[in-house]
Amino acid sequence: MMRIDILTLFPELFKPFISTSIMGRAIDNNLVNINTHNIRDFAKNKHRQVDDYPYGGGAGMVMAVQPLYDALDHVIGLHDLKPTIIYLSPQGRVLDQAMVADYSRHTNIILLCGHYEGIDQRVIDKYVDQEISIGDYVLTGGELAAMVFVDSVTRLIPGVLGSSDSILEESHTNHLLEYPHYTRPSNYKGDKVPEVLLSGNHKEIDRWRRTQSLKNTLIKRPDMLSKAELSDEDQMLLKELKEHK
Ligand code: 4HQ
Repeated sequence: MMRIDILTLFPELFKPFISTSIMGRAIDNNLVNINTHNIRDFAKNKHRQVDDYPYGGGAGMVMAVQPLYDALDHVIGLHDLKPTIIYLSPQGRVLDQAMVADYSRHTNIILLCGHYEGIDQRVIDKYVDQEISIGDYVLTGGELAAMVFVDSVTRLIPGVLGSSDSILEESHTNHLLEYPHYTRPSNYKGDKVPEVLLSGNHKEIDRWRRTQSLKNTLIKRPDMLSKAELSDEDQMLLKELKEHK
C-alpha cells in the first residue's frame, strides 16, 4: 500500500477531500494511506509560532526551520522505506501525467505544504528530494497543490478506478484530447446524439471517435500533437483537417 504523509498548517482542509468519493473508497479499500500532520504541533516556542521575518528584509514571512526539521524527522520515522519528500512550489518541475504515473508506483511519499513567502531554504537543501509545481500561477499555500498531487496519483493506483483501459485511453496519457461523450436520451428537445454512436457499428464508432479526438486536439491543443503516437491514417486525417481550415 502507498503511504502519503502531508505536512501542513491546515490539516482540516484535507478532511472532506480525503473522505469523499473515489479518494474515500481508495482509503477504505487500503489502496492508499493518507495522514496529515499539523506543523504547528512541532513548534517549541511559547506561542507555537511557525514563521518569522526574512533575513535581509523584504515583504512577508518565512516558515522557520525548527518546526519543519522536527516535523520532517517525525514523519520520516513513520516510514519503513526511505520516503520521497516533495515540496509543492512554483519553482518545481511542472506536474504532468507522465510524472503522475511514475509517482503512482512509489510506496512512500511525504508532501510538504508551505505558506507565506515559503520555507527556509535550509529545509529544502536538507530534506527535499523533489520540488513540484502544479502550474504557472501563485497559490496562497501548497495545500491545493498537494490535493491535486494526491488526487491525480491515487486514481492511477491499480484497483482505485474501474479498468486500466480507460486510463490508457484518456487525455494526457495518449497526448490527445478526448472525443465528445453522450448519454441517454438520444434526442432531448430536438438536440440529437450523433447517429454513428447509435449504429452499433464499432469499427465506425472507433473511427469517428479517433477523428473527433484528432480534430479536438488540433483545434484546442495543437501543442500536444508533437507527443502523440499517430498512425499513417491519423497523419492523413490531420493533413486533411489542416488543409480544410
Ligand atoms: N505555492 N504549485 C507559495 C504555489 C504552488 C504551485 C505553494 C504558493 C507554496 C509557499 N505550489 N507557497 N503553483 O503557488 O505548487
